[in-house]
Amino acid sequence: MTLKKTVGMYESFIRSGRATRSTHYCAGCGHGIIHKLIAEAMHELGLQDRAIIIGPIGCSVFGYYYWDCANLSAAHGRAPAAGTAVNRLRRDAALALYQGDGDLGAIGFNHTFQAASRGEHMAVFFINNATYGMTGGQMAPTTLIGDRTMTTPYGRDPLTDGYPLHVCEVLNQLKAPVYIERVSVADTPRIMRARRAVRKAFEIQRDGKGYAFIEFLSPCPTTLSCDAVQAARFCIDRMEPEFPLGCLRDNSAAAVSRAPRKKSVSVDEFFKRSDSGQAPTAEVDRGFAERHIKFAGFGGQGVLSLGICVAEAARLERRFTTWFPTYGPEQRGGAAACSVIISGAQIGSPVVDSPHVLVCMNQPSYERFAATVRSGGTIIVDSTVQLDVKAPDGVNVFRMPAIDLSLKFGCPKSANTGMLAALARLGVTGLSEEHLLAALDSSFRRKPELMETNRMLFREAQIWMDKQKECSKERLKT
Ligand SMILES: Cc1ncc(C[n+]2csc(CCOP(=O)(O)OP(=O)(O)O)c2C)c(N)n1
Repeated sequence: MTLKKTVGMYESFIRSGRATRSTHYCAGCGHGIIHKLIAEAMHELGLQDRAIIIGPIGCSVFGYYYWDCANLSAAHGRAPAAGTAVNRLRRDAALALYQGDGDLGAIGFNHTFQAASRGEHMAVFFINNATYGMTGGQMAPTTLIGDRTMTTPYGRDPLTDGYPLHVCEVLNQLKAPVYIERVSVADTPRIMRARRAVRKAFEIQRDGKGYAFIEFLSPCPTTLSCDAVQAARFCIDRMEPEFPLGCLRDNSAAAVSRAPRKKSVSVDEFFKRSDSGQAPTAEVDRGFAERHIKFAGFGGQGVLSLGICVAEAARLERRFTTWFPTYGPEQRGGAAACSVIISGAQIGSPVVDSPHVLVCMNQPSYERFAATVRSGGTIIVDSTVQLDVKAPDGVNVFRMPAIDLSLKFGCPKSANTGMLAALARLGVTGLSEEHLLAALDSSFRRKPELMETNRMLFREAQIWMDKQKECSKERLKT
């Protein structure tokens, strides 16, 4: 007998931390066989460079040790969500999801159902071993009636535990799926049938034809507390009557390939076409001290657009920047906040927990965020806010009559421009006034009639600040 070298898998599984050819699976487990079938199909169809496999949470969470292609790990049951994102971004990808029955049939079932209903372009490999393998053998949605598990010690009772979930049959109610088949890896003839199914699912991805779903009946000797042969017999004798093998649907011949995406536009080209006409490429500048800024207030006060404006100024200045909004469910009047990071290097996370600068437009946001500002940082707060909460030691608090000024200008929605002026005058963003003003103008490019008023308000706010400085100098003299 000639043993063929496995293709589509890494030569050595060094991602596991050891140079080994053995997987982490138990002897007799179906995962290893299914891994090989997937690797082989991907390789033989020439899809390795286009393949992206999204792994599950479960025994096969380490699939990325083995498959020699792009791999992603998603949270428990969320492979369809991650896959949907990939689908939107990479039409050329041959996308495959690999999920267990706990992952897909329980915590992630709605994701699966909706992705199937949308006809996402993905091959879904669903490993039904009738148990939660990784966590030690709890009842899965596919556990058979009467079977004892960690969570059904007296056997699965339909009265209390419901009936086994037939995922293929449920998905077969939907319009969009192109191909649905249930196979088994319990013996060689079944594995050969499974092999053909995996190949077909990948062909559908290669040809951009849509959603393909394969369920594998797969032995788990460890949770069954039996040997490999008995576990395989369990699949044939016990699982198959409940989950009959066969193809439920194959529309692959008639399915239409999706059109290739129009040639994508380069980032430079994209920004050349954008209104500002400025090339966006950020420049690495290790000497630039990264700034974390939080803007907070009520929805409708313009805190989110103020954040965008500062991020836009950072972009114009060729800094790396992120803008990250958070707001309540209300359209207007609820709490709104956003975080902006300005950096001289790539930014890992847009989350700002302890800002250098906090801009507060209302009382609740001051009470909520004042204590989070770093020592040496700055709080710019509207003068209407009562400073009941003490700011941390070493934090400068600057009160700005932004709302008053905006009312004076008959432009109550422009209080955020007063805050922008304060940011510019205090020099806490590390950005030039020129770019902050250019960003302000650009935020009104669709309402040019407001540009001039906001520029005037910006200047007036700065004059007010300069006067404050003069007053405090006078006070020092006397
Ligand atoms: C959000 C979340 N809930 C629960 C867990 C614990 N957990 C890890 S694997 C698993 C079940 C996996 O079972 P299955 O999908 O059937 O895969 P198998 O291990 O049998 O291959 C669970 C519940 C988790 N990691 N994350």
